[in-house]
Amino acid sequence: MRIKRVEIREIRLPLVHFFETSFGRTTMRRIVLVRAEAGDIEGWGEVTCGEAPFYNYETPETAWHILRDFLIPWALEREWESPSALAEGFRPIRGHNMAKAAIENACWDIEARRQGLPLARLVGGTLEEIPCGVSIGIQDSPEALLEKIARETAAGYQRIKVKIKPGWDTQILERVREKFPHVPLMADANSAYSLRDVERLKEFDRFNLMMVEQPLGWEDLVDHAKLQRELATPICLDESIHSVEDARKAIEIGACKIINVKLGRVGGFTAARELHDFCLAKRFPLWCGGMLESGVGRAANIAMSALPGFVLPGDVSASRRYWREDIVDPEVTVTAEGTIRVPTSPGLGFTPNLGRIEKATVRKESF
Ligand code: OSB
Ligand code: MG
Repeated sequence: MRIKRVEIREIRLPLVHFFETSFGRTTMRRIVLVRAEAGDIEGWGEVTCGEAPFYNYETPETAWHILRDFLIPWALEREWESPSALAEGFRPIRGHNMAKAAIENACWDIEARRQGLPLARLVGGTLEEIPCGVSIGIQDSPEALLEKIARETAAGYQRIKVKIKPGWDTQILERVREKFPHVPLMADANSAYSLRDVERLKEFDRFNLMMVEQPLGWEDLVDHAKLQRELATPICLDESIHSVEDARKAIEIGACKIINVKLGRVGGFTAARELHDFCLAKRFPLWCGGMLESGVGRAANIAMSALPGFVLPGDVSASRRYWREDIVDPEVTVTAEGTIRVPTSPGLGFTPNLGRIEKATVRKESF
């Protein structure tokens, strides 16, 4: 494929409800979108970084810089045999996986449209419906959290993830379990603890959690392995896993029992599939994480979630939970059974709405 034109833009999208993690509260998303053209086909990708470098070091500014000054000039330079060849071409650039993923995934969308295949099928997805969970941020009160959990379980979501941090952990999990003794439940700490908190973390074992996500350092594997030996609750890694190599090392030393895969964090579909294939061969459980994506990134997450190794409900949920109006048509909806039907039309299967995207755009550059 020869990419003849790339456009990047930043859009601003207000969340319908603030989202708070151990590292802070978000009310307004700043999202960098990539539109690439090859022949007469266009494809879309989303940079999934946060507004500030608190989840990882990428921000909309770093992504813009890396895309404009490195990734796009390289991508335009020559003919690529496949989106994976492009990903291979990006390898000399260290890190910046979310910027890389946006452009590589736009090329996957193009390739799928070119072949007339749903993206999920092109990447090897087999599921027709994917199981969905929700991630519920830290709230202003425990009552507000309980109310949200009641609403999401009533809507059919198959598991509830709550965000935790020191001071919003055991007391909260206690309240949740009191009211919802049987709901499939997990907790995500986003690196808010250290091994000094091991006694606190061991208390989580009494809440029958499916897993505790990323309790320790954002790049750590070794301390997670030490912690896992002390906990009955399975550890799931998110922030620490950037590649199949990280997954191999984490599994080898027992740093986790489950992995949350995010397309942006690992650098796109090529890397995500490598990680997936490695873990599937070991029957090591995966699920698809989320980064408060717009419909473009959400559509890519749905495609990835159709891979057979994604055996646990992901953080991929309905557009409505995030946006008054999503930027794709149709918006992403969830069935009463808490699933999303994988689209059967070519490419992402959701069409970016240019009118709405233009209205939300604050800057744009073409190459
Ligand atoms: O750790 O999974 C995370 C959102 C932003 C940054 C990190 C995380 C999250 C979520 C939200 O948990 C998942 C979603 O609903 O998109
Ligand atoms: Mg997480």
